Amino acid sequence: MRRSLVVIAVTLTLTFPPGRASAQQPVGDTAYTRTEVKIPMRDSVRLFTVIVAPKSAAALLPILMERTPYSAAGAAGGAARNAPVLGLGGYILVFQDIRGRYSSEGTFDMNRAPHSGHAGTDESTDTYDTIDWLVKNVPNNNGKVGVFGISYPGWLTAVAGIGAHRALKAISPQAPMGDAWMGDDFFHQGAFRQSYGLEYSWGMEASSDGSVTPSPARYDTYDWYLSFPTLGALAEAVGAARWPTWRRFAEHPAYDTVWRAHALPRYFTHTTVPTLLVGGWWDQEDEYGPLATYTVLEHSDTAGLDHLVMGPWYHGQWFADSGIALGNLRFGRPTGLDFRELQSKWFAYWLKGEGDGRFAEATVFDAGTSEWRTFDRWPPANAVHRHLYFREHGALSFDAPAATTEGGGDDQYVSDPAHPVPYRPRPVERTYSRTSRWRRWETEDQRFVDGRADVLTWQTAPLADDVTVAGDVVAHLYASTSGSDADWAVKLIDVFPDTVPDRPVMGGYELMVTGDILRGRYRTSWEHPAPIPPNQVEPYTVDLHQQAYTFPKGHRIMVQVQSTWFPLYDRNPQTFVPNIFQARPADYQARTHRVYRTARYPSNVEIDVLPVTR
Ligand code: PG9
Repeated sequence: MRRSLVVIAVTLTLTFPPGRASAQQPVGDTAYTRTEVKIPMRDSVRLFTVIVAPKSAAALLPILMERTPYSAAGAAGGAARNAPVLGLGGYILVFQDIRGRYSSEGTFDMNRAPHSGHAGTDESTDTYDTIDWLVKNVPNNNGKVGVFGISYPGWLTAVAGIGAHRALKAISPQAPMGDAWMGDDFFHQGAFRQSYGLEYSWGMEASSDGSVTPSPARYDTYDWYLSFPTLGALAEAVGAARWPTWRRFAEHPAYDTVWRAHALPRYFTHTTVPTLLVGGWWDQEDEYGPLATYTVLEHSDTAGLDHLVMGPWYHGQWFADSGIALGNLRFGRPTGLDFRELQSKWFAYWLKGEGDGRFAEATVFDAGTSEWRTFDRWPPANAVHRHLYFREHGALSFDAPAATTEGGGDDQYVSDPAHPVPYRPRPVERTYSRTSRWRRWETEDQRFVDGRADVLTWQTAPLADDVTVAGDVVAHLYASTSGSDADWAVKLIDVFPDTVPDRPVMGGYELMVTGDILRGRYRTSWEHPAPIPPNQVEPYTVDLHQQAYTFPKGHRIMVQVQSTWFPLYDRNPQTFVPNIFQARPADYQARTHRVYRTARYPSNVEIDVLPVTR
């Protein structure tokens, strides 16, 4: 991929967070015309649509569409100016407000489940009806349509591929929310994403035009969330019970039919049109979605129409900036521009017939070596499973514990809901505020929690050779609690050498390569939570998703385990109650947690590793 030094700020699609988009902006380029229409759907509901078309074109042009809950007018505002910079010039660009948002009619339903709308409509049928209208009514179109978008628009892009119109020739779902309970915006493996879930649904549903800005009453929202003794008290203080999405959280805390009905990888299972899935390794909102969706589609993709791109990015960074850095990380090349070049070729091939159509099956960025890697299968066929075992005296090793274990058989800590571990260095600014460090939190130096008695750490000696992870990462814990419920957050960390001469700030840096959390009550069933028997060792599987990352020679690999990640995740009361949204103050108790590291209970993190080639 060609290297370019251009750094741009792009507004073509990134109008989230909700409430930021302006009502109507000029196209900004006299070479384009802007037309606003209301397109009727099959149930007569009309959707507001903006068409931005080049004024003169030598040939008929394809249509590239984004559907959005964040204001089509706002997204169209910078379109003509930005499309050429994104490699998306030479298309008729279309932006549409989905039902119930901004200037469209109908009612909004967060991630509407298939066929659950008025008269059996859903976002797939709305996309179909829109495409049908566009190819018949927009002058000078060549009859080929592509759909793309990031995040909510990414999910809308994926569902465009269900029952697709025959004019739809290519889609690129980027950071699509795949499963809001299992691993994306609202819950992770059952743990509720309190600050994100509350602030997002507040912004989306306290007003339909995004005019209400969520406003936790303290700059450091860690203090603000902690001031509420329970989730119920928090909801009552802000009137959250009025917001349909909050009610979905509170009334469906487990993975029941409601969440399953909204889970993209459960109903988008077959490729109907060429699909380019895109995601970020440090996407703080929707990393799970692109990976889980790709995995499911691949099962039946005999024609080789699905492709995956994973870069070293925060949520949407590949469109928002050059992608040369994220927080303290430097990637040595403009990875966002690299991606846009690939995307440009993808759409040009499928919609204009340009190029040879040869795309790598998977294109993933390895931030440990600062290079793109391509694979003809993902995870790679030659990756082998290895286990990093927790050992005595804080050691981490590829060698399993022996039958007799020195230093006792476990490490323990007291997890106290009254003093939860911050998920990022304080102050924890409001998620989408101007000064917020939300986007970079997953790359923060984890030394900010070193020394806390409620964070356990194991690490290897400096590595004698590179260790390249490519594929799945899964933690297998054997643990007990003195209570009857507990959360288990596991982080896989790259510890840089003490001194990094060319970048002193990285000396000893503890980079979370990947990490996630499991709510213990769901250890045997996502749908039917069960109390944890106190003081009994139980196995827990914590999915840490996937990565492509080389731990370089001389670095150490570290694993940390903790039971709070606040206020992003709500506090587990650590006393089993049927529904944590209804827990009482007295249910929140400090408990002793033990993580075992014996031959019988060999807690470990399993990684897919590539053979060393040099
Ligand atoms: N992460 C946001 C979102 C996607 C889908 C549903 C709810 C929230 C977004 O950035 O659009």
